[in-house]
Amino acid sequence: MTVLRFIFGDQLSMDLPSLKTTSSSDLVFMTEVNQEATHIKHHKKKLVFIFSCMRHFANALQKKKLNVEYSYLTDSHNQGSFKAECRRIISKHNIRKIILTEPSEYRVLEDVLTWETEFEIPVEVLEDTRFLCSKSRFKKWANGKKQLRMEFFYREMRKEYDILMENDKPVGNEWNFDSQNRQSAPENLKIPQCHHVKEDDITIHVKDMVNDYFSDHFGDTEPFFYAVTRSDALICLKDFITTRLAHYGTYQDAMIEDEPFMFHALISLYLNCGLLGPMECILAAQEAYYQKKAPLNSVEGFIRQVLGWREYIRGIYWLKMPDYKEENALDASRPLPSFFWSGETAMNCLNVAINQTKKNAYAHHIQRLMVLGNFSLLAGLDPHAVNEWYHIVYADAYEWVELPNVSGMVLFADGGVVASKPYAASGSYIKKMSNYCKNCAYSPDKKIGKGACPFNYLYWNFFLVNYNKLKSNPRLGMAYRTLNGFDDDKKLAIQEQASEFVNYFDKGVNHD
Ligand code: FAD
Ligand code: DLZ
Ligand code: SF4
Repeated sequence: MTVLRFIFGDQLSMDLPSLKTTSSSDLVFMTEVNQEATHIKHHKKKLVFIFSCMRHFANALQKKKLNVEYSYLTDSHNQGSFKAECRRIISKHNIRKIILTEPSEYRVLEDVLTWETEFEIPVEVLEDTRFLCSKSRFKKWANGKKQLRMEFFYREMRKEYDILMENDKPVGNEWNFDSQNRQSAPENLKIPQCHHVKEDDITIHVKDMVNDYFSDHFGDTEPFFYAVTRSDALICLKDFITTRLAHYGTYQDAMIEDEPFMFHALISLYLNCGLLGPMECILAAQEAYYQKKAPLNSVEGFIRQVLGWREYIRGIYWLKMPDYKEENALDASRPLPSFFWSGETAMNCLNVAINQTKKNAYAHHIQRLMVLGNFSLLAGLDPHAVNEWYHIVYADAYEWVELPNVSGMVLFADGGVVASKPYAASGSYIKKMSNYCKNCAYSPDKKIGKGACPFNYLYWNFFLVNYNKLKSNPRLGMAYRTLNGFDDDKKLAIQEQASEFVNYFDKGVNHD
């Protein structure tokens, strides 16, 4: 009996459950499909990354003497979707059973669950053990809780995996050192360049293909220096641990115009496609702490992201889907401004973040949250449009991780499942945490009138627009007390300038 082991493009791990127990008569199948590349028009660099990783992984499987069939996007027989490709392979090889690891995305899982009936052969869907918290474990944690705060989930994970623990106590007697992780960057701060991997012939070939077939997609393919194999991804992880982790915590929230990666790890794209596993990243950081190579605020900060946030976000996705995708608690409906694609805006912080995104298919967390996300929240952008944009533009974006970050953490579209209040901030925050404002046409110190930073009046306008929905949120008491102190003329001026500003970009015109 020939068993088909179907591997998706974000399942590139040798320890994948569906690869274990593979026998020599089994067929391992991977396919590049047009539907995945175009159901949303992924960033060109993301496509190069995924297809190149897939091809390298297929080669690595073949080196292990597995029987691999790989379907290229340009093959004339390629049917263009997972299901159609599966049907083709079943009849070609007389397949009697399919084994796969559960897909990471709800849409794909729904599709897979129709295969057994459709193909009339057994389809065994295995749990994805590459995550540290199973769906059922998360459900158990969430069960009966009024609030699903990441911090408490994270503490359980620390205990469960015995990470940064001394007996029953957290190392350093605190669970969280975030208060030490909010410094802005001093001038002349030296930031080591992250490791650049030299592209090989496979990547060069894929790049040509992507430029030919997906030329109308957003983003640049050059320069390409991301790892596309596990061995190179491990070198990138080691490079982060030895050169940037020590300062990771302190400057976690800082932004510098010409430094797209700061002290960040640049590993999410590898974690999310399977080249790296979360526990090896956590253990490498923990080891750096015990070897006195990095301080606790950095190591704990990093581990919180991987063991806490990443697992929590995935848990929320599977707990709340499919309804989560439709949520829009603030009834936001404004279309995405065209400058999200062109990068052409006089707002320097957005200009920098969008242009770096276009070049690298990457922006670091605080750019995603406090610049791009904050703007999307304050301007009342439609959650569907914002989610699609984030899903398209980042090399690490898959719906399971993008959606709760955007609808939950950024837009408050879930009404407070992920965040206890909207992460709204005025221009002062961006001024404090970055050097963007120095090169901006607007002034962060000007609250209203010509030349005022749009974040300033959009901020108060946001609280006015959402008055009835947010005024009772206990964490917004201070904001509403201040707003209530504004006289009517001031409120009107804020609303008028905010509406004039958004009308400009609604019409596709840049405000100046
Ligand atoms: P670091 O800052 O060095 O963090 C280390 C690791 O922690 C990351 O690689 C990532 O695996 C994990 N991590 C940190 N924060 C989060 C988080 N909030 N959710 C999940 N994992 C986290 N991350 C994605 O992997 N894919 C996405 O599509 C994505 N979309 C985002 C959208 C928005 C609006 C926001 C605010 C955040 C998003 N994030 C996403 C989370 C985070 O911004 C990225 O994981 C991070 O910027 C990746 O860069 P890094 O590897 O240098 O991360
Ligand atoms: C993101 C992506 C893209 C662009 N292309 C493919 C592909 O051609 N073949 C493939 O197996 N996977 C691809 N992926 C990753 C999938 O979208 C991802 O595995 C599913 O969404 C998981 O549910
Ligand atoms: Fe952004 Fe306002 Fe600063 Fe300009 S002044 S960079 S728009 S925060």
